[in-house]
Amino acid sequence: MAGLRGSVTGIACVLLALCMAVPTLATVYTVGDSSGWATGVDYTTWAKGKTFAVGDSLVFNYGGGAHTVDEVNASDYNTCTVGNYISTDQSGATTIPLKTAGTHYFICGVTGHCGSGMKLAVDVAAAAAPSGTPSSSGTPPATNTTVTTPTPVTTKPTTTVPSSSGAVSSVEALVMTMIALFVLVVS
Ligand SMILES: *[C@@H]1O[C@H](CO)[C@@H](O)[C@H](O)[C@H]1NC(C)=O
Ligand SMILES: *[C@@H]1O[C@H](CO)[C@@H](O)[C@H](O)[C@H]1NC(C)=O
Ligand SMILES: [Cu+2]
Repeated sequence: MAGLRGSVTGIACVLLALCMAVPTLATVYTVGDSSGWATGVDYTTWAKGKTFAVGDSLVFNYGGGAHTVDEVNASDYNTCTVGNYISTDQSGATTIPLKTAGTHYFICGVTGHCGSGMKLAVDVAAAAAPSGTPSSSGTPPATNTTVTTPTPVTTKPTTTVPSSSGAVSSVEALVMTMIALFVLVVS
């Protein structure tokens, strides 16, 4: 039984670490979600309400060779002009790290596909958190980094309803709930 308890505690610790890292983790966005990168999807609608920051990345999923992911400039995006891409990929799973702030434009380079909806523009903000800030969730940068043992706020398992105000906070709430459950099991 000690073994089980140990492993459960271990998992809880991993989850706790994960949870504390979440606020500073870059977000990976799957373009089009389950629809992927395809014709007939409205990527303006998909991007609406999402916030993109330097450090985040976009993942385009599609049949390899069936489409391309071309980063283009604003005018080529607006006119669906193919051939002048800044970068291109047709692997079927294209990850684009958003490295610079500003608007980034993507189209499919297959003739006609951009006109059929395969165009995405994302407004990328400067990096959300100042670099160098470790995974301290809210604690002010005190003096020199003496290893502060994280004291998790072990409130009673009042299941915090995910505020659904964003992907990150939902994930955080989920992980917190899981940790609460693990703590219950262990004790
Ligand atoms: C976009 O790229 C095309 C082709 O290289 C060029 O002719 C055009 O001037 C560029 N437009 C902008 C706004 O940079
Ligand atoms: C932190 O450490 C640096 C050198 O490691 C030292 O120069 C600085 O005075 C220290 N600051 C505090 C607040 O202890
Ligand atoms: Cu295409």
